[in-house]
Amino acid sequence: MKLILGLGITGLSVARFFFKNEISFRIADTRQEPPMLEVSKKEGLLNDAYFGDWNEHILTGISEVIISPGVAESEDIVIWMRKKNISIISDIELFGRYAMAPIIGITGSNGKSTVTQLLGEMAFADGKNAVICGNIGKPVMDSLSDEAELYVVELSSYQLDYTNKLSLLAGVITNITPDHLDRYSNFSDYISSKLSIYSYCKFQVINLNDDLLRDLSGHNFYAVESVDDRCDFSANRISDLYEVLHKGKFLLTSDKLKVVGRHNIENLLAALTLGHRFGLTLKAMIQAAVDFKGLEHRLEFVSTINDIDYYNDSKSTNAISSITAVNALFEKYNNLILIAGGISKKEDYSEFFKLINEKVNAVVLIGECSSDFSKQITAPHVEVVDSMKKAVSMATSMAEGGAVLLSPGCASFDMFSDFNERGDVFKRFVLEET
Ligand code: UMA
Ligand code: ADP
Repeated sequence: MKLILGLGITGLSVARFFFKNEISFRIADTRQEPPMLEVSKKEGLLNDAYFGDWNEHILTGISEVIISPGVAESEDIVIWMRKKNISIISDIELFGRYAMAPIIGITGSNGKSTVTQLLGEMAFADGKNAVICGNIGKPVMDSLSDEAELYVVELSSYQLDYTNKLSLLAGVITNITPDHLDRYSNFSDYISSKLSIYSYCKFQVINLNDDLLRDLSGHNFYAVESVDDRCDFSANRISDLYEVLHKGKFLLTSDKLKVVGRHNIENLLAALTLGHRFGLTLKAMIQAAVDFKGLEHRLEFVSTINDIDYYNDSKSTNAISSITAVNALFEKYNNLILIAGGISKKEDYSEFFKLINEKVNAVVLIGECSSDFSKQITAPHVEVVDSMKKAVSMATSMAEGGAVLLSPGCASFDMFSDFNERGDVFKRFVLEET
Protein backbone atom coordinates (compact mmCIF):
# COMPACT_ATOMS: atom_id res chain seq x y z
CA MET A 1 0.00 0.00 0.00
CA LYS A 2 1.18 3.53 -0.87
CA LEU A 3 0.94 6.48 1.48
CA ILE A 4 0.34 9.99 0.15
CA LEU A 5 1.60 12.57 2.63
CA GLY A 6 -0.04 15.96 2.26
CA LEU A 7 -3.35 16.77 0.59
CA GLY A 8 -2.47 19.89 -1.36
CA ILE A 9 -2.40 19.89 -5.14
CA THR A 10 0.48 17.38 -5.21
CA GLY A 11 -1.32 14.87 -2.96
CA LEU A 12 -4.54 15.23 -4.92
CA SER A 13 -2.80 14.59 -8.25
CA VAL A 14 -1.10 11.45 -6.89
CA ALA A 15 -4.36 10.17 -5.38
CA ARG A 16 -6.16 10.65 -8.68
CA PHE A 17 -3.44 8.70 -10.48
CA PHE A 18 -3.51 5.78 -8.00
CA PHE A 19 -7.31 5.69 -8.05
CA LYS A 20 -7.41 5.59 -11.85
CA ASN A 21 -4.77 2.85 -11.97
CA GLU A 22 -6.31 0.80 -9.14
CA ILE A 23 -3.26 1.12 -6.90
CA SER A 24 -4.27 1.05 -3.24
CA PHE A 25 -3.35 4.12 -1.22
CA ARG A 26 -3.82 5.98 2.06
CA ILE A 27 -3.77 9.77 2.49
CA ALA A 28 -2.53 11.65 5.57
CA ASP A 29 -2.35 15.36 6.34
CA THR A 30 -1.77 17.19 9.62
CA ARG A 31 -4.57 19.63 8.92
CA GLN A 32 -8.13 18.62 9.83
CA GLU A 33 -9.29 20.43 6.71
CA PRO A 34 -6.47 20.29 4.17
CA PRO A 35 -6.76 22.44 1.06
CA MET A 36 -7.98 19.68 -1.30
CA LEU A 37 -10.38 17.98 1.14
CA GLU A 38 -13.65 18.84 -0.58
CA VAL A 39 -12.57 17.97 -4.10
CA SER A 40 -11.01 14.70 -2.87
CA LYS A 41 -14.26 13.81 -1.14
CA LYS A 42 -16.25 14.51 -4.28
CA GLU A 43 -13.92 12.32 -6.35
CA GLY A 44 -14.18 9.45 -3.84
CA LEU A 45 -10.49 9.48 -2.92
CA LEU A 46 -10.81 9.39 0.88
CA ASN A 47 -11.60 5.74 1.64
CA ASP A 48 -8.44 5.49 3.73
CA ALA A 49 -7.45 8.92 5.11
CA TYR A 50 -6.02 10.36 8.36
CA PHE A 51 -6.31 14.03 9.23
CA GLY A 52 -4.67 15.54 12.30
CA ASP A 53 -1.38 15.12 14.17
CA TRP A 54 1.05 12.58 12.75
CA ASN A 55 0.66 9.14 14.31
CA GLU A 56 2.96 6.15 13.77
CA HIS A 57 -0.05 3.92 12.97
CA ILE A 58 -0.42 5.81 9.70
CA LEU A 59 2.59 3.81 8.50
CA THR A 60 1.12 0.36 9.14
CA GLY A 61 1.25 -1.73 5.94
CA ILE A 62 2.92 1.03 3.93
CA SER A 63 5.63 0.09 1.41
CA GLU A 64 6.26 3.46 -0.17
CA VAL A 65 5.43 7.07 0.60
CA ILE A 66 4.84 9.85 -1.91
CA ILE A 67 5.58 12.96 0.06
CA SER A 68 4.38 16.51 -0.71
CA PRO A 69 7.22 19.02 -1.09
CA GLY A 70 5.87 21.14 1.78
CA VAL A 71 6.47 18.37 4.34
CA ALA A 72 9.92 18.98 5.84
CA GLU A 73 12.50 16.28 6.53
CA SER A 74 12.41 17.33 10.21
CA GLU A 75 8.75 16.30 10.66
CA ASP A 76 8.25 13.35 13.05
CA ILE A 77 6.59 11.26 10.41
CA VAL A 78 9.62 11.54 8.13
CA ILE A 79 11.93 10.60 10.99
CA TRP A 80 9.78 7.52 11.74
CA MET A 81 9.76 6.52 8.07
CA ARG A 82 13.52 6.86 7.80
CA LYS A 83 13.94 4.66 10.90
CA LYS A 84 11.69 2.00 9.41
CA ASN A 85 13.49 2.21 6.05
CA ILE A 86 10.27 2.94 4.21
CA SER A 87 10.93 4.23 0.71
CA ILE A 88 10.13 7.97 0.45
CA ILE A 89 9.78 9.50 -3.00
CA SER A 90 8.64 12.78 -4.52
CA ASP A 91 5.80 13.06 -7.03
CA ILE A 92 8.59 13.86 -9.51
CA GLU A 93 10.20 10.43 -9.04
CA LEU A 94 6.80 8.75 -9.44
CA PHE A 95 6.19 10.79 -12.60
CA GLY A 96 9.56 9.70 -14.00
CA ARG A 97 8.43 6.06 -13.77
CA TYR A 98 5.49 6.67 -16.09
CA ALA A 99 6.51 9.54 -18.40
CA MET A 100 7.21 8.22 -21.90
CA ALA A 101 8.46 11.48 -23.49
CA PRO A 102 11.79 13.22 -22.77
CA ILE A 103 11.84 15.39 -19.66
CA ILE A 104 13.72 18.67 -19.31
CA GLY A 105 14.18 19.85 -15.70
CA ILE A 106 14.65 23.43 -14.57
CA THR A 107 15.66 24.45 -11.08
CA GLY A 108 17.42 27.43 -9.47
CA SER A 109 16.80 30.10 -6.85
CA ASN A 110 15.21 32.58 -9.26
CA GLY A 111 13.99 32.39 -12.83
CA LYS A 112 12.74 28.77 -12.74
CA SER A 113 9.15 29.56 -13.71
CA THR A 114 10.18 32.09 -16.33
CA VAL A 115 12.59 29.67 -18.07
CA THR A 116 10.09 26.80 -17.78
CA GLN A 117 7.30 28.82 -19.39
CA LEU A 118 9.54 30.31 -22.09
CA LEU A 119 10.97 26.92 -23.07
CA GLY A 120 7.46 25.46 -23.21
CA GLU A 121 6.37 28.31 -25.48
CA MET A 122 9.42 27.75 -27.70
CA ALA A 123 8.41 24.11 -28.08
CA PHE A 124 4.82 25.11 -28.94
CA ALA A 125 6.16 27.57 -31.53
CA ASP A 126 8.01 24.65 -33.13
CA GLY A 127 4.80 22.63 -33.30
CA LYS A 128 5.73 20.26 -30.46
CA ASN A 129 3.18 18.91 -28.04
CA ALA A 130 5.01 20.07 -24.93
CA VAL A 131 3.63 19.90 -21.39
CA ILE A 132 4.68 22.59 -18.89
CA CYS A 133 4.39 21.34 -15.31
CA GLY A 134 5.88 20.88 -11.84
CA ASN A 135 6.56 23.52 -9.21
CA ILE A 136 5.24 26.16 -11.62
CA GLY A 137 1.79 25.21 -10.27
CA LYS A 138 0.67 22.20 -12.32
CA PRO A 139 1.50 18.95 -10.50
CA VAL A 140 3.38 16.48 -12.67
CA MET A 141 1.00 13.60 -11.91
CA ASP A 142 -1.86 15.63 -13.41
CA SER A 143 0.26 16.24 -16.50
CA LEU A 144 1.02 12.74 -17.82
CA SER A 145 -0.20 12.40 -21.40
CA ASP A 146 0.22 9.76 -24.08
CA GLU A 147 0.42 12.55 -26.67
CA ALA A 148 3.21 14.49 -24.93
CA GLU A 149 6.38 14.90 -27.00
CA LEU A 150 8.27 16.80 -24.28
CA TYR A 151 7.78 17.54 -20.59
CA VAL A 152 9.19 20.86 -19.38
CA VAL A 153 9.29 20.49 -15.61
CA GLU A 154 10.08 23.13 -12.99
CA LEU A 155 11.74 21.46 -10.00
CA SER A 156 11.97 22.99 -6.54
CA SER A 157 14.72 22.05 -4.10
CA TYR A 158 12.01 20.46 -1.92
CA GLN A 159 11.02 18.17 -4.78
CA LEU A 160 14.65 17.33 -5.55
CA ASP A 161 15.28 16.46 -1.88
CA TYR A 162 12.78 13.61 -2.05
CA THR A 163 13.90 12.39 -5.48
CA ASN A 164 16.29 9.43 -5.63
CA LYS A 165 15.89 8.34 -9.23
CA LEU A 166 14.98 10.30 -12.34
CA SER A 167 15.99 10.43 -15.96
CA LEU A 168 16.18 13.88 -17.51
CA LEU A 169 17.20 14.54 -21.09
CA ALA A 170 18.65 17.89 -19.99
CA GLY A 171 18.55 20.12 -16.96
CA VAL A 172 19.66 23.52 -15.78
CA ILE A 173 20.19 25.42 -12.54
CA THR A 174 19.35 29.02 -13.42
CA ASN A 175 21.36 30.37 -10.46
CA ILE A 176 22.00 29.67 -6.76
CA THR A 177 21.55 32.33 -4.09
CA PRO A 178 20.38 31.93 -0.48
CA ASP A 179 16.69 31.00 -0.21
CA HIS A 180 14.49 28.74 1.92
CA LEU A 181 17.04 28.87 4.74
CA ASP A 182 14.22 28.15 7.20
CA ARG A 183 14.11 24.64 5.71
CA TYR A 184 17.84 23.93 5.35
CA SER A 185 20.31 23.85 8.21
CA ASN A 186 22.77 25.92 6.16
CA PHE A 187 23.38 27.35 2.68
CA SER A 188 25.58 24.46 1.63
CA ASP A 189 22.73 21.95 2.20
CA TYR A 190 20.56 24.11 -0.05
CA ILE A 191 23.32 24.22 -2.70
CA SER A 192 23.65 20.41 -2.60
CA SER A 193 19.92 20.07 -3.05
CA LYS A 194 20.02 22.22 -6.19
CA LEU A 195 23.13 20.50 -7.58
CA SER A 196 21.45 17.10 -7.34
CA ILE A 197 19.53 17.86 -10.56
CA TYR A 198 22.71 17.31 -12.58
CA SER A 199 23.04 13.72 -11.39
CA TYR A 200 19.81 12.92 -13.29
CA CYS A 201 20.71 14.66 -16.57
CA LYS A 202 21.98 13.16 -19.78
CA PHE A 203 22.99 16.71 -20.76
CA GLN A 204 23.93 19.21 -18.07
CA VAL A 205 23.37 22.84 -19.03
CA ILE A 206 25.57 25.27 -17.09
CA ASN A 207 25.12 29.01 -16.46
CA LEU A 208 28.66 30.40 -16.56
CA ASN A 209 27.50 33.68 -15.00
CA ASP A 210 26.88 32.04 -11.65
CA ASP A 211 29.87 31.91 -9.30
CA LEU A 212 28.72 28.66 -7.73
CA LEU A 213 28.14 26.92 -11.06
CA ARG A 214 30.77 28.12 -13.49
CA ASP A 215 33.43 25.57 -12.46
CA LEU A 216 31.18 22.56 -12.94
CA SER A 217 31.73 20.30 -15.88
CA GLY A 218 28.78 19.99 -18.20
CA HIS A 219 27.68 19.49 -21.78
CA ASN A 220 26.26 22.86 -22.79
CA PHE A 221 27.04 26.34 -21.53
CA TYR A 222 25.63 29.85 -21.69
CA ALA A 223 26.56 33.27 -20.33
CA VAL A 224 25.87 36.98 -20.66
CA GLU A 225 28.93 39.16 -21.32
CA SER A 226 31.48 36.36 -21.27
CA VAL A 227 34.36 35.47 -23.54
CA ASP A 228 34.29 31.82 -22.56
CA ASP A 229 34.39 29.91 -25.84
CA ARG A 230 32.52 26.94 -24.37
CA CYS A 231 29.29 29.01 -24.65
CA ASP A 232 26.67 27.60 -26.96
CA PHE A 233 24.48 30.67 -26.46
CA SER A 234 25.78 34.02 -25.24
CA ALA A 235 24.94 37.73 -25.19
CA ASN A 236 27.11 40.81 -25.61
CA ARG A 237 26.20 44.18 -24.22
CA ILE A 238 26.30 46.99 -26.77
CA SER A 239 25.44 50.35 -25.11
CA ASP A 240 22.02 49.73 -23.55
CA LEU A 241 21.20 46.65 -25.66
CA TYR A 242 22.18 43.01 -25.61
CA GLU A 243 22.85 41.05 -28.77
CA VAL A 244 22.08 37.38 -28.43
CA LEU A 245 24.35 34.92 -30.22
CA HIS A 246 24.53 31.22 -31.02
CA LYS A 247 28.13 30.05 -31.30
CA GLY A 248 29.05 33.65 -32.12
CA LYS A 249 26.35 33.96 -34.81
CA PHE A 250 23.88 36.85 -34.34
CA LEU A 251 20.29 35.87 -33.43
CA LEU A 252 18.49 39.00 -32.14
CA THR A 253 18.84 42.15 -30.05
CA SER A 254 17.11 42.67 -26.72
CA ASP A 255 14.99 45.61 -27.96
CA LYS A 256 12.88 43.01 -29.81
CA LEU A 257 11.89 41.44 -26.48
CA LYS A 258 8.90 42.40 -24.35
CA VAL A 259 10.65 41.43 -21.09
CA VAL A 260 13.31 43.71 -19.61
CA GLY A 261 16.55 43.35 -17.63
CA ARG A 262 19.81 41.45 -17.85
CA HIS A 263 18.32 38.58 -15.86
CA ASN A 264 15.78 38.00 -18.61
CA ILE A 265 18.63 37.70 -21.13
CA GLU A 266 20.12 35.02 -18.88
CA ASN A 267 16.72 33.30 -18.73
CA LEU A 268 16.47 33.47 -22.53
CA LEU A 269 19.93 31.91 -22.94
CA ALA A 270 18.96 29.08 -20.59
CA ALA A 271 15.80 28.34 -22.57
CA LEU A 272 17.63 28.54 -25.92
CA THR A 273 20.35 26.15 -24.74
CA LEU A 274 17.84 23.60 -23.42
CA GLY A 275 15.59 23.94 -26.48
CA HIS A 276 18.48 23.56 -28.89
CA ARG A 277 19.61 20.44 -27.06
CA PHE A 278 16.14 18.96 -27.52
CA GLY A 279 16.22 19.85 -31.22
CA LEU A 280 13.95 22.88 -31.49
CA THR A 281 14.72 25.16 -34.43
CA LEU A 282 16.40 28.51 -33.80
CA LYS A 283 13.71 30.22 -35.90
CA ALA A 284 10.84 28.93 -33.73
CA MET A 285 12.71 29.66 -30.50
CA ILE A 286 13.48 33.24 -31.54
CA GLN A 287 9.86 33.85 -32.54
CA ALA A 288 8.65 32.53 -29.17
CA ALA A 289 11.19 34.72 -27.35
CA VAL A 290 10.01 37.82 -29.21
CA ASP A 291 6.36 37.00 -28.43
CA PHE A 292 7.01 36.10 -24.76
CA LYS A 293 5.29 38.55 -22.43
CA GLY A 294 6.84 37.15 -19.26
CA LEU A 295 4.86 35.71 -16.39
CA GLU A 296 2.39 37.55 -14.24
CA HIS A 297 3.94 39.01 -11.02
CA ARG A 298 7.53 38.80 -12.36
CA LEU A 299 8.62 42.33 -13.22
CA GLU A 300 5.27 42.57 -15.00
CA PHE A 301 4.50 45.90 -16.66
CA VAL A 302 1.08 46.95 -15.35
CA SER A 303 0.24 50.30 -16.94
CA THR A 304 1.32 53.88 -17.57
CA ILE A 305 -0.88 56.29 -15.65
CA ASN A 306 -0.30 60.06 -15.66
CA ASP A 307 3.20 59.56 -17.06
CA ILE A 308 4.18 57.02 -14.35
CA ASP A 309 5.01 53.39 -15.29
CA TYR A 310 3.94 50.72 -12.78
CA TYR A 311 5.62 47.30 -12.42
CA ASN A 312 4.43 44.33 -10.40
CA ASP A 313 7.24 42.04 -9.18
CA SER A 314 5.24 40.46 -6.35
CA LYS A 315 6.93 37.09 -6.96
CA SER A 316 10.12 38.59 -5.58
CA THR A 317 10.32 36.91 -2.20
CA ASN A 318 14.08 37.14 -1.61
CA ALA A 319 16.67 39.91 -1.63
CA ILE A 320 18.40 38.90 -4.86
CA SER A 321 15.25 38.97 -6.99
CA SER A 322 14.51 42.52 -5.76
CA ILE A 323 18.10 43.54 -6.46
CA THR A 324 17.61 42.16 -9.96
CA ALA A 325 14.39 44.12 -10.47
CA VAL A 326 15.86 47.40 -9.21
CA ASN A 327 18.89 46.97 -11.46
CA ALA A 328 16.70 46.20 -14.47
CA LEU A 329 14.55 49.32 -14.04
CA PHE A 330 17.38 51.60 -12.95
CA GLU A 331 18.71 51.20 -16.52
CA LYS A 332 15.48 52.81 -17.76
CA TYR A 333 14.22 55.35 -15.19
CA ASN A 334 15.72 58.37 -13.44
CA ASN A 335 12.99 58.42 -10.82
CA LEU A 336 12.34 54.99 -9.32
CA ILE A 337 10.05 54.45 -6.33
CA LEU A 338 10.17 51.03 -4.69
CA ILE A 339 7.49 49.32 -2.59
CA ALA A 340 9.08 46.53 -0.53
CA GLY A 341 8.62 44.49 2.65
CA GLY A 342 6.61 41.63 4.10
CA ILE A 343 8.06 38.73 6.06
CA SER A 344 11.81 38.87 5.63
CA LYS A 345 13.66 35.64 4.92
CA LYS A 346 16.56 34.41 7.05
CA GLU A 347 19.09 36.00 4.73
CA ASP A 348 21.46 38.94 4.53
CA TYR A 349 19.67 42.00 3.09
CA SER A 350 22.68 44.35 3.27
CA GLU A 351 23.29 44.31 -0.53
CA PHE A 352 19.63 45.10 -1.11
CA PHE A 353 19.72 48.05 1.31
CA LYS A 354 22.93 49.31 -0.29
CA LEU A 355 21.36 49.18 -3.74
CA ILE A 356 18.25 50.99 -2.53
CA ASN A 357 20.44 53.74 -1.14
CA GLU A 358 22.24 54.05 -4.47
CA LYS A 359 19.55 53.56 -7.10
CA VAL A 360 16.09 54.19 -5.65
CA ASN A 361 14.66 57.70 -5.14
CA ALA A 362 12.22 56.68 -2.43
CA VAL A 363 11.08 53.48 -0.76
CA VAL A 364 7.70 52.69 0.74
CA LEU A 365 7.78 49.80 3.22
CA ILE A 366 4.93 47.50 4.15
CA GLY A 367 4.50 44.45 6.36
CA GLU A 368 6.14 42.77 9.31
CA CYS A 369 9.73 43.80 8.54
CA SER A 370 8.98 47.45 7.71
CA SER A 371 10.18 49.10 10.90
CA ASP A 372 13.33 46.95 11.00
CA PHE A 373 14.09 47.65 7.30
CA SER A 374 13.40 51.39 7.72
CA LYS A 375 16.23 51.65 10.27
CA GLN A 376 18.69 50.15 7.79
CA ILE A 377 17.81 52.10 4.65
CA THR A 378 19.18 55.59 4.23
CA ALA A 379 17.50 56.47 0.89
CA PRO A 380 16.32 60.10 0.79
CA HIS A 381 12.73 59.08 1.41
CA VAL A 382 11.70 56.07 3.48
CA GLU A 383 8.03 55.76 4.33
CA VAL A 384 6.32 53.04 6.36
CA VAL A 385 2.61 52.42 5.69
CA ASP A 386 0.17 49.75 6.86
CA SER A 387 -1.65 48.82 3.67
CA MET A 388 -1.01 48.23 -0.04
CA LYS A 389 -3.56 50.95 -0.86
CA LYS A 390 -1.54 53.54 1.08
CA ALA A 391 1.71 52.20 -0.38
CA VAL A 392 0.47 52.70 -3.94
CA SER A 393 -0.81 56.20 -3.32
CA MET A 394 2.30 57.23 -1.37
CA ALA A 395 4.57 55.85 -4.13
CA THR A 396 2.50 57.56 -6.82
CA SER A 397 2.82 60.93 -5.07
CA MET A 398 6.61 60.71 -5.43
CA ALA A 399 6.98 59.05 -8.86
CA GLU A 400 6.47 61.94 -11.26
CA GLY A 401 7.80 61.04 -14.73
CA GLY A 402 9.30 57.77 -13.47
CA ALA A 403 8.27 54.34 -12.28
CA VAL A 404 6.70 52.60 -9.28
CA LEU A 405 8.02 49.10 -8.65
CA LEU A 406 6.48 46.58 -6.25
CA SER A 407 9.35 44.18 -5.52
CA PRO A 408 8.93 43.07 -1.91
CA GLY A 409 12.03 40.86 -1.45
CA CYS A 410 9.97 39.14 1.25
CA ALA A 411 7.25 36.55 1.72
CA SER A 412 3.66 37.79 1.60
CA PHE A 413 1.87 35.78 4.30
CA ASP A 414 1.68 38.61 6.89
CA MET A 415 -0.77 40.57 4.70
CA PHE A 416 -1.86 38.28 1.86
CA SER A 417 -2.65 34.63 1.18
CA ASP A 418 0.27 34.42 -1.28
CA PHE A 419 2.32 36.42 -3.80
CA ASN A 420 -0.48 36.14 -6.38
CA GLU A 421 -2.94 37.92 -4.12
CA ARG A 422 -0.33 40.56 -3.18
CA GLY A 423 0.32 41.30 -6.88
CA ASP A 424 -3.38 41.34 -7.73
CA VAL A 425 -4.12 43.79 -4.90
CA PHE A 426 -1.24 46.02 -6.04
CA LYS A 427 -2.53 46.03 -9.61
CA ARG A 428 -6.08 46.80 -8.48
CA PHE A 429 -4.94 49.88 -6.55
CA VAL A 430 -2.69 50.99 -9.41
CA LEU A 431 -5.59 50.89 -11.83
CA GLU A 432 -7.67 52.95 -9.35
CA GLU A 433 -5.05 55.71 -9.66
CA THR A 434 -6.47 56.74 -13.06
N1 UMA B 1 1.38 19.37 5.12
C1 UMA B 1 1.27 18.61 6.23
N2 UMA B 1 2.28 18.69 7.15
C2 UMA B 1 3.37 19.48 6.94
C3 UMA B 1 3.46 20.27 5.77
C4 UMA B 1 2.44 20.18 4.86
O1 UMA B 1 0.33 17.88 6.42
O2 UMA B 1 4.28 19.49 7.78
C5 UMA B 1 0.28 19.31 4.20
C6 UMA B 1 -0.49 20.61 4.26
O3 UMA B 1 -1.39 20.59 5.32
C7 UMA B 1 -1.15 20.66 2.92
C8 UMA B 1 -0.25 19.83 2.04
O4 UMA B 1 0.71 19.18 2.86
O5 UMA B 1 -2.42 20.13 2.94
C9 UMA B 1 0.38 20.85 1.14
O6 UMA B 1 1.39 20.34 0.47
P1 UMA B 1 2.51 21.28 -0.11
O7 UMA B 1 2.82 22.38 0.83
O8 UMA B 1 3.62 20.40 -0.52
O9 UMA B 1 1.79 22.03 -1.31
P2 UMA B 1 1.11 21.56 -2.67
O10 UMA B 1 -0.24 22.18 -2.69
O11 UMA B 1 1.18 20.12 -2.90
O12 UMA B 1 2.03 22.39 -3.72
C10 UMA B 1 3.32 21.91 -4.04
C11 UMA B 1 4.31 23.07 -4.02
N3 UMA B 1 4.34 23.66 -2.70
C12 UMA B 1 5.47 23.72 -1.96
O13 UMA B 1 6.53 23.31 -2.35
C13 UMA B 1 5.38 24.35 -0.59
C14 UMA B 1 3.92 24.11 -5.06
O14 UMA B 1 4.92 25.09 -5.13
C15 UMA B 1 3.84 23.45 -6.42
O15 UMA B 1 3.36 24.38 -7.37
C16 UMA B 1 2.92 22.23 -6.38
O16 UMA B 1 3.33 21.32 -5.33
C17 UMA B 1 2.93 21.45 -7.71
O17 UMA B 1 4.15 20.85 -7.94
C18 UMA B 1 4.62 26.33 -4.49
C19 UMA B 1 5.84 26.86 -3.79
O18 UMA B 1 5.72 27.81 -3.02
C20 UMA B 1 4.15 27.35 -5.53
N4 UMA B 1 7.04 26.29 -4.03
C21 UMA B 1 8.27 26.77 -3.42
C22 UMA B 1 8.88 27.87 -4.26
O19 UMA B 1 8.56 28.00 -5.46
O20 UMA B 1 9.74 28.61 -3.71
C23 UMA B 1 9.24 25.61 -3.30
P1 ADP C 1 11.21 31.15 -9.56
O1 ADP C 1 10.24 30.24 -10.24
O2 ADP C 1 12.59 30.56 -9.47
O3 ADP C 1 10.72 31.73 -8.27
P2 ADP C 1 10.40 33.31 -11.35
O4 ADP C 1 10.66 33.19 -12.81
O5 ADP C 1 9.03 33.06 -10.86
O6 ADP C 1 11.44 32.39 -10.57
O7 ADP C 1 10.86 34.75 -10.83
C1 ADP C 1 10.87 35.00 -9.44
C2 ADP C 1 11.47 36.37 -9.14
O8 ADP C 1 12.82 36.41 -9.55
C3 ADP C 1 10.77 37.52 -9.86
O9 ADP C 1 10.82 38.62 -8.99
C4 ADP C 1 11.63 37.74 -11.09
O10 ADP C 1 11.58 39.08 -11.55
C5 ADP C 1 13.04 37.39 -10.58
N1 ADP C 1 13.88 36.72 -11.59
C6 ADP C 1 13.49 36.06 -12.69
N2 ADP C 1 14.55 35.54 -13.33
C7 ADP C 1 15.65 35.84 -12.60
C8 ADP C 1 17.05 35.58 -12.73
N3 ADP C 1 17.52 34.87 -13.75
N4 ADP C 1 17.87 36.07 -11.76
C9 ADP C 1 17.40 36.76 -10.72
N5 ADP C 1 16.09 37.07 -10.54
C10 ADP C 1 15.22 36.61 -11.47
